[in-house]
Amino acid sequence: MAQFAAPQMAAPQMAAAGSYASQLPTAKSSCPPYSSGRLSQQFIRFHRLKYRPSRAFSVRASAYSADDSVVTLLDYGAGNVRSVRNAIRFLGFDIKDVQTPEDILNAKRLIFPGVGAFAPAMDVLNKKGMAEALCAYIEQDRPFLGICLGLQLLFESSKENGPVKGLGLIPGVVGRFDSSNGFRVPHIGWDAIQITKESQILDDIGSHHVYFVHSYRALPSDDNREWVSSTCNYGDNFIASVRRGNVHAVQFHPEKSGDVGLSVLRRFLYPSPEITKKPVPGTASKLAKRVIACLDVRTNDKGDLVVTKGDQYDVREHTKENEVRNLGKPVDLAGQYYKDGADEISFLNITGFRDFPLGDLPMLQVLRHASENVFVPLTVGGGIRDFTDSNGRYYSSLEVASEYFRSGADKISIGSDAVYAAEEYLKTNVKTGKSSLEQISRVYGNQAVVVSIDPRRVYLKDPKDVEFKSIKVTNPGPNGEEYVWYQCTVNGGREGRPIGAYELAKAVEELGAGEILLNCIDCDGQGKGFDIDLIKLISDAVSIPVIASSGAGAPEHFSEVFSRTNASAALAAGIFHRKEVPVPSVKVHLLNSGIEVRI
Ligand code: 1PR
Repeated sequence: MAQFAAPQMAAPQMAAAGSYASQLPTAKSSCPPYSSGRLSQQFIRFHRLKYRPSRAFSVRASAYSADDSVVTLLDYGAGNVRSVRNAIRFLGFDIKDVQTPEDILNAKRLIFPGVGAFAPAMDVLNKKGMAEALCAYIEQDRPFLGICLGLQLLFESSKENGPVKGLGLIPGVVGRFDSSNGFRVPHIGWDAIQITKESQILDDIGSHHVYFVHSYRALPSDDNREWVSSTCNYGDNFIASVRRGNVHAVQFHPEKSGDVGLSVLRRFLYPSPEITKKPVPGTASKLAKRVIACLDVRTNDKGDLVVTKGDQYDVREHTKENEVRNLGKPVDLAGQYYKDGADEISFLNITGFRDFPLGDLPMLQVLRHASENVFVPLTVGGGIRDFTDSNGRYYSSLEVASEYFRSGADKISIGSDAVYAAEEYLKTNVKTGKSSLEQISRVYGNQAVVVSIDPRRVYLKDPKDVEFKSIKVTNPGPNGEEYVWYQCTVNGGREGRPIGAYELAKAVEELGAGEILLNCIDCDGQGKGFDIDLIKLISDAVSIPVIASSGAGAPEHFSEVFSRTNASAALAAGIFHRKEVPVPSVKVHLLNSGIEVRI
C-alpha cells in the first residue's frame, strides 16, 4: 500500500517543469512526422518552434487539476500490461487508459509499458496519432516512465525486423544482443545495473538485481550521454535506464522486480524530495542464476483446482482411492514462494492437453489473482494449441496465449504442440510461420515463449542404434548400457515421439522459442538431483536460456547443476511444496558456493 503522501503538483510547477526541457541541450533528432494523421502538421510546427507547444498541444492549466491519484497508462494492447496495472494499484493509484492522443497530452503522469515488437508498436502509435502526442508530452518534460520497449521507442530507430524509425527523442539505434560471444539471447533474468547519474527513481536499487527480458538494447554514446542514468553489462554495456528531468525510462521491468522494482515505481509516482535514500546493501554484480518454483496444477476428482506433484509424472496417490495428490492452493502457494524470494513462478496446467484451457476458467482466475500480489515473472503452460470446441468454434493457439497474457502471464510455455511443430520443421525444413510457437513469438516476441520439453531416457548399447543424438552417460543404464538418447514425449509423458530432446531444442530455437524448460521424466519427483548429462547436452546446444528441471532434492543439487552445466535457471516443485527445502535455503547455499543469485 501507499506509504508516502501523493505529490501535489500545481499547474505553475508543471509549467515550470515544461520550460525545463527547452533549457536542456536538445537531442540530435526529434520526432519525425510519421503519420498523415490530423496532428501531424501541428506536430511539425511544434518541432519547428523548438519544443514550444503549438496551440494544438498546449495543455491548459485545467488539465493538471486531474486527480492526483490517477496514473495514465498507454496500453496499445500488444501484451501483458496486467502486471504494471497491478503494481500501480498495489501502490495506491487508479489507472486511466489512453484512448486518444489528447489523453496523453492531458495526463498528469504517464506510464508507457511497451510490450511486443518495435515495428507494430510504432505502427499503432503512428496510426493513432499517439507518436506525436508522446513526443510533445516528453518534450514538455512532463512525468513519464517508459518500460522496456517503452524505453527503446524513444530512440531514433531499431534494427528489430528493421530498420524501423522510432520517436527519435534520444540519439541512438536499438540493436540486437550479439549471441556469438557466448551470451545467451534473449537476456532474461535478474541483472545488476551501474547507476551513472542521479536518477531519483533508482535511489533504492543500490546493488540489487532487477529483472530484464529482452533481445534488443540501446548502447550509450557521446550523443546520448545526457540521457543515460544507468547501464548494465551483458556482453556489452547497454543502457538500463535514461532520465532527463521528469522523463524516465527503464529497460528492466520494475513491475516484475519484486520489492526493489516496486520502489522504483513508488519513487516515480511519489517524486517527493522528502523520501530519503535508503542505503540498501546488496551484492549484485552480474546476471544471477534464477531459482524457479513450479506449480503443476490440475483439477482433482472433486473438481477443485489443486497444486499436485508427480513421481515420474504419475500424480495419483498409490492408495485404494488413487486420488490426485493435493499439495495446496495455487494462488496461496504462488504468494508464499514470492515472499520466499523465488525469482519466477511457473504454472503448468498439466491436463491442458485434454481440457481446453479457455474452458478451464479457474486456471485463468488463478493467474489473475496470483498476479495481483506476485511481482516476479509468471509463466503459464498447458494446452497452448489450436482448438475447435464442441460448437465448432475455432480458437487459434494465439488466442489461447493472448488470454493467458491478458490474465497475467509474462511468458507462456508450450509442450506438446512444440514437439509436433519441430517434427514438421525437421521433416520439411520449411518454417511455415503457422505453428503456435512461430505465431506467438512473432506477436509477443520470442522472450515471451518458453518451450517445455518432457524427455524420457532411452538407453542404448551402441549410439549407432538410433538416428537421434545420443551421449555417453555418467551412470550406465539398468543393463549396463553406456549410451542414452532422450526421447521427447507429448500429452504429459503419455506418448513417445520420433524426435530427441537435442533435435527438438535446436529446432524450436530456430522456430522462435526464447527459452527452454528442460524436464526429465526419469528424474521427476525423485529428489536425486537433476539429469546433468541431459542439461549439459541441451544447454551447450542452444544459445537461448535453459531452465534445468526435475529431480531437485537438496540445495546441493542446485549448485551442482549451475557449476556443471550452462543452465541459466533451475526449477523445483516437490521440495518446495513439501517444505523440505525452502527457497531461501537454496539461495543461501548458492551464495555460499560462490554462485550469484538475487537476494
Ligand atoms: O503439452 O503444452 O499441454 O503442456 C503440458 C505441460 O504440463 C508441459 O509443460 C508438461 O511438462 C507438464 N506436465 C504434463 N503432465 C505432467 C505430469 O506431471 N503428469 N508436469 C506435467 C510436468 C514436470 C515439472 C516438475 C519438475 C520438477 N511436471 O514441471 O515440476 O519435474 O519436479 P520436482 O522438483 O518435484 O522433481 P502441453
